[in-house]
Amino acid sequence: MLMRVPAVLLGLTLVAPQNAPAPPPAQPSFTEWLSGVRAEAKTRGIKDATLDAALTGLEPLDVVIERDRSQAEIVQTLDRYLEQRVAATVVRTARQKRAEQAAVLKKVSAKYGVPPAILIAVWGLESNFGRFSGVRPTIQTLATLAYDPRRSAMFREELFDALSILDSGDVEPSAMRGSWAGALGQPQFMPSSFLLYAQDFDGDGKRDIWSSTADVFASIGNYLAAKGWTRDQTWGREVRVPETTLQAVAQTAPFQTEGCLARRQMTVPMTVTEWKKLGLRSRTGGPLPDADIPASLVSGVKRHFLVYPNYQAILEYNCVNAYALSVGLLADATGSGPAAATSTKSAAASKSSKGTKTSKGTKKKT
Ligand SMILES: [Ca+2]
Repeated sequence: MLMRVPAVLLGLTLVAPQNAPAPPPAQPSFTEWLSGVRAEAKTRGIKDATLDAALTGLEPLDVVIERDRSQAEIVQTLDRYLEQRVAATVVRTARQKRAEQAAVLKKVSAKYGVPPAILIAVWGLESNFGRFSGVRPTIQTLATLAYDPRRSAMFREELFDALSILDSGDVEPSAMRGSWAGALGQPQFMPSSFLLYAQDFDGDGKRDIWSSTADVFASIGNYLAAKGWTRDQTWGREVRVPETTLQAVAQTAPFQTEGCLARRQMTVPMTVTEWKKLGLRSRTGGPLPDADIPASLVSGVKRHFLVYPNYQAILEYNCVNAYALSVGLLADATGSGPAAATSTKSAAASKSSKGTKTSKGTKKKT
């Protein structure tokens, strides 16, 4: 439990060493705290009936805090992570799901400009293709995290947003489930993202990212489009960085200094043509095309990638290079969507994965 009993009540004397940090302010009981949340939710216009259904009898969920405090750090190398996330079995499932969902993917892709294979890849990585979208009751999870003082302000806002979602009738309280961190449904949207980006694509009046595949794909597509995904451009490509070019690369293209960690782990952008002049090659060792698309270099241990503006939209989904590269590579292996035409006319077709024969026609690659 999170209740703190002041030492004085226990008859103890605390001798604070000099410069000791001030003791944390007394924490109200969960019940007291929750009544404050309820009062504020009312002033934000959330209906009594919604608050009754969502908050009555609510108790904190200790496992959420335990899990939150023991988040494992990623110690895997980028290369190893990609190997696992884009394993042959995952690719097989992605292709199968893409075929099964072809009709709705085509419609969603036409509306939002995000290729079917990218939608499938994000879906696959977020929820194992809809098989797992989290079983934690969201209101209870968010209330627990908001009551915990560490990131209280952020989770309190998410809790109000989750109550707003219930208020809008998109989902019943018992069905509003997600991750231990409060991410909802198959796209794993935080409630604030749900309110901004979730879509009712099947037209039943509910934004159902828990069980409507159409709504799930449209919500992912809408999110990426809103974050700057540009139709008919791809995300990037794997490249070869010959050892003889490493010094020139380091001198010419320093790491970025702003943004989330993933952005500081990539170089400043240069055009593909400039990278070509520095000596970078395609994944298979061939020449890079001439293209003026801006590209940053992201490097693992042995694998290297040039990432384009659309990659930045994937990072907005989850700002981790291992994640965003997994999305791109899984999408490539799944098969391209609508012809990924780009600013280049040179069709230096270097397939980034063997056996991607699902695409029709000639694909121009950047
Ligand atoms: Ca719907």
